[in-house]
Amino acid sequence: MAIERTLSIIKPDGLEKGVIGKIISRFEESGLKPVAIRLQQLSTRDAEGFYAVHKARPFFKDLVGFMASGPVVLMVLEGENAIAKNRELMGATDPAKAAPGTIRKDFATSIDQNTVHGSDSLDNAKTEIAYFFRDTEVQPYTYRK
Ligand code: IDP
Ligand code: MG
Repeated sequence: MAIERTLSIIKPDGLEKGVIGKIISRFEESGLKPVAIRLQQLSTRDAEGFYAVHKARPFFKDLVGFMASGPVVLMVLEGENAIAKNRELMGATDPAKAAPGTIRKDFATSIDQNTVHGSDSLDNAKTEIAYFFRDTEVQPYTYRK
């Protein structure tokens, strides 16, 4: 298995619910190390740019509005198989369909307010990490001997 990096976002509902610590604990307990973390209020433009692939979808405007409705936590997670592992910990997009014990099952209220984002491929992880973080803001401490 490969050591990968993925972009994780705790969305505004996660901050409102006060579960930043609980979510980060799940990542750490599963071997995913935060190697960059920042709390940020996204502008509408930030959110539109980030979700540009969904521009044509009917929920795009609501999604952008929600992502800019309050601060988010932006993180780079590093570890073995980080992209798939993070998606597994997150659970299905719709919390009603998410497996028991997943972040979305336990914390999310609806498909619109589903608490976390995670990159879905190696290419997208690279693009999404670069969208929010400079190389110098990512600290690769995981595999230091
Ligand atoms: P993902 O976050 O699980 O990767 P995507 O399909 O990439 O899901 O969609 C991005 C985000 O857009 C979702 O997390 C969710 O907040 C929102 N979204 C996706 N599908 C719908 C929908 O059918 N209705 C409302 N919001 C949606
Ligand atoms: Mg996605």
